[in-house]
Amino acid sequence: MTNQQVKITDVILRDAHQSLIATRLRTEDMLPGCAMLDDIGYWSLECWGGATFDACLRFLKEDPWERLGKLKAALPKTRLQMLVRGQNLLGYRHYSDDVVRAFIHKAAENGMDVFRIFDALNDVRNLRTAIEATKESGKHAQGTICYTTSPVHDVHSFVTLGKALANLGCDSIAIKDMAGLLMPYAASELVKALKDAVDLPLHLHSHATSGLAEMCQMKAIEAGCQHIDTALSSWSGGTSHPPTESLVIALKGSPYDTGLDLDKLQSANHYFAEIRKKYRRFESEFTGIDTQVHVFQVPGGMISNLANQLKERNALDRIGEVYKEIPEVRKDLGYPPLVTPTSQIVGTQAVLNVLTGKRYETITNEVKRYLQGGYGKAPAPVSAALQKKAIGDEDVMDCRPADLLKPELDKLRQEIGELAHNDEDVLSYAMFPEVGKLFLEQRAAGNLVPEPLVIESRADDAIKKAPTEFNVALHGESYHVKVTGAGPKNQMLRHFYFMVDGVPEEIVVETLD
Ligand code: 3PY
Ligand code: ZN
Repeated sequence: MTNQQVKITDVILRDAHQSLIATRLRTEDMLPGCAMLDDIGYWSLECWGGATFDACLRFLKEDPWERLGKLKAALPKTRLQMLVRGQNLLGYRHYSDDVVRAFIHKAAENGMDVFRIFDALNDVRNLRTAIEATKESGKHAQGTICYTTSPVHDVHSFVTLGKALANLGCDSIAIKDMAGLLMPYAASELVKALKDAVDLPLHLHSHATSGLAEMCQMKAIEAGCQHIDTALSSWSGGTSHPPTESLVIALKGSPYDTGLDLDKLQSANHYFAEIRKKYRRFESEFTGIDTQVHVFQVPGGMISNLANQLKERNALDRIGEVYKEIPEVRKDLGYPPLVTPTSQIVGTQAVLNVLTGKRYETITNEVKRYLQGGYGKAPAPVSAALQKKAIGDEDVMDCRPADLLKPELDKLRQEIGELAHNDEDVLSYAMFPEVGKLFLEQRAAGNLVPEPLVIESRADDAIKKAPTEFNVALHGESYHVKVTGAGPKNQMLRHFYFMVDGVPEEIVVETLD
């Protein structure tokens, strides 16, 4: 082992499936792979936080706290890591400090080791409570720089932020390139500047959306970044992350050698490659490499979301106009990095601006709140004309938004009453009042039914008329085939799902009529 050894955080259990299959990976499919993951020797496994909490309650009907407990038990040798949206925790609004503290303390108590904490505006005031609570719990607080490009974002501004994170007591700093905007030489310059300014380990989190992430990783490593996020190869690439195995191979025999065993990685990858097939229903066509990121700065994760919003309004053909509008809205809002929740705030407004044909004819409540300072301080001044139009002469808050929030945990506890068995349940309700409450009600009624993995449409003619289970002989081999479902009709590409000798398979049929 050299002192330049690179350490890996694998994001297979969180960001990889968040980026590829809308966060649908179920705990039951994670657990059988955990012993293999635990044996690899990762620095950490990112496995909780981000959108997983919401997806567990809303779609999978799993208790996210139970998931954490099970993962802790199944991964006893590896640090568990989560993504925290600063004062927004795992939701979309700012919570009061007592909720933030309680949430972080409970996550720590339930086994979380490393808290990667970011704020969408890089406003450190929104990170302070979560960082303090992490330190109170004796855990690793990782402060985050949300990387973006704009006239006001440069190496100097990121170094200033890095220093502020160090002053808040962070144990390490993550450069979070959620949109794949980082370029190799910029990565090298940024890492060098941060290393010169701050005496903390640096972690690089890159999405492979623009095709540059592997190059950025290499240049960052050469510049002294020793912690890299990757995803096992079967869940890597495009809007996900660069592949773990490839980086391990690339660094082999060099001073940066990770020391990780390729055979172990291959075995774990094999398991997760098979599992991915079950989730084909959630694969989107917008998860590949998309170099438009560098033209319109629209992160990959946002593209599928926009496409859905436009599809619902029968306006998918206008996506090009929306791409052009997004940087304009972002400029009007003072160049926020595009990440949860600013990506939704900017994206939804841009869609409205295009579809109504008149910019800001309709202004969303979130944009109004943003212009009131309700999410924190924008990186650059916002458009004064837009601010006036959106909020008139209302005061703009210049304090930390959570300073205006009274403690709310007791109130939440009372509101949810006996549906909550413990404070973890209260916190699930706090994060998502409607979805969390519905989950707790369904649990009380013994009625937690996850959304199906395949869209069953047995009434469908194609399936109704034909047998759904049969043997076929092909090239001298016999296969047992069971038709398990079909995707929606009336689409150009229609998905059919099968089990072939017990293995999930899918065919996509192109409709010609
Ligand atoms: C999240 O907030 O869920 C993210 O993954 C941001 O990149
Ligand atoms: Zn990410």
